[in-house]
Amino acid sequence: MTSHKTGVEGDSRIPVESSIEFNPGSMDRPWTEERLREFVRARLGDRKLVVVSNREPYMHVEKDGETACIQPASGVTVALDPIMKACGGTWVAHGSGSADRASSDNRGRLKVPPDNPRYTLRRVWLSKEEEDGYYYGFSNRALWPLCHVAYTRPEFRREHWEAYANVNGLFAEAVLEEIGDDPAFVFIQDYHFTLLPRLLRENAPNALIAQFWHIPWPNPEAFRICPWKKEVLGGLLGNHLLAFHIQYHCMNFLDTADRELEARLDRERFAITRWEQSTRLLPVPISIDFDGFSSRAASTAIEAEVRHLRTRFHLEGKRVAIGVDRLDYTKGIPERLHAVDRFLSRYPQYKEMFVFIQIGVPSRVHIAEYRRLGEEVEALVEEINWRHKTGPWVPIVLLHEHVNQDVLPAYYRIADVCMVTSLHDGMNLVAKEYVASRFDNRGALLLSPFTGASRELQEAFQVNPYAVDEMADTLARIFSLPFEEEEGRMRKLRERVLDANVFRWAAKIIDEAVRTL
Ligand code: GDG
Repeated sequence: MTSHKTGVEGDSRIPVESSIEFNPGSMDRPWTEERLREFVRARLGDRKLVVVSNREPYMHVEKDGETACIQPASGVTVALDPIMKACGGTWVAHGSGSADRASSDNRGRLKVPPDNPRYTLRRVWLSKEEEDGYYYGFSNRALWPLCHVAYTRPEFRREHWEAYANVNGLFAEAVLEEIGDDPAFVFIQDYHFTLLPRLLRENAPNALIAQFWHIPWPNPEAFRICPWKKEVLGGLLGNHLLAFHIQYHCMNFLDTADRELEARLDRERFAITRWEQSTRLLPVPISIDFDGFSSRAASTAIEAEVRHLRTRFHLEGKRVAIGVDRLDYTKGIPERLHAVDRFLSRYPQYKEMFVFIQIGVPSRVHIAEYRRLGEEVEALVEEINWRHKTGPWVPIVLLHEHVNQDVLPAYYRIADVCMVTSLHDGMNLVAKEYVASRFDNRGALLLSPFTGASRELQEAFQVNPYAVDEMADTLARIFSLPFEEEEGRMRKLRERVLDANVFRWAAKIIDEAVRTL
């Protein structure tokens, strides 16, 4: 469908199609849920939309004899839920909640969100052994450390690989059952499913297949140690479109394929052809529902929560820093704590005048590295608090818990600075959520240059997380920032995230996927 753009915003003579034109600059008007819905209808026509991810967007758990529905903390589900709410379709994911079976029909299906159903969730059931090998094993002990340069050694075990391959097959069966022979757009998420695209390409000739890789792709030197590198690459090349956050990851993928496979590379078009099948690579930074976040942050409920948190943590008259993360060794949490320690030693005038709140959601606790990190963080907090405490005041509050998504914006709002100190990160949504929550144009973002987000968020204070002294000095600089500079930087950051929101991200991927046909 072609459009006839007049370029006049709000002009009633513009034919309907023009509103669904994808304008990469997107400066014409913002992408919204509504605009994405129209765009998807026009671009995908009668293709079924199917999203596949490991983590489910809604999980049912048994709590005190009752069933509760929670939204797990994960960048992937946070980003995709608004899109599925806008477009409808089916989301296929691992049903991992203790009350999931009881809350779905006999094929693992249910409508979500439970209080206002907008799309179908299809749960895939895995045995403990399958979950162990596929998720805790190959995905998170091999691929996760392999792709992040955070100096944690990957572990490659044959039994993990076999479970991983088997589970990719189970997901392929579930997707094939959902789409039958119908035309479909299957949008796969992340490193848990490197073999799935090839399985679908071979068994679902009417499916258009795209995948988003949410973590970094390393350089060929790092990737070459993977014993199943050819299988992983071959599986991913089953996609029509393979998207990464930034160009650098695309280049790394091209170089890796060049090194490891017999394939034809087109560096101009960012495409790889093998066995007469082409895969396009695309850099497209993920984002958040900016308006959703911003307006929730400005709500009266959050206003009340802000007051509550200020009282609970005794924040009146103090400068406040925050960190919000899954407890993961890629997020640079010990480095951040060392920076707080150094800051208080170098700038003792902030004693009793400063609080750092770290939300550290336990994550992947069945893996020893993660348990060790949890212990390290707790010990560090104890040590630093002991060193600096005076009277009832301690500088660091560690919340070892999952904070409800409804109140998360209140935590962002109480913070003068949000510390994002990842050692390596595909994007980092916390950085964007903080910016979106500061509708008052206050606050500052301290951001690691090793995040994908650092490419876009130029007005953040970018500091190498390995340089602890610099981080400490940057905190002091932020706390003495002139009001105009603080406001100017935040205003600009908000413009950037407002413009490149998650609806634009999804539209860009769908647009480019359809163009590969
Ligand atoms: C991967 C990539 C990429 C955290 N604590 C709580 C909570 N969270 C939410 C945050 C945010 C999400 O979890 C974390 O997002 P990130 O982007 O930091 O990271 P990963 O989970 O590592 O995700 C990453 C992302 O995929 C998307 O492509 O950006 O680079 O590693 O949304 O708010 N949410 C709630 N309670 C918490 O306590 N509700």
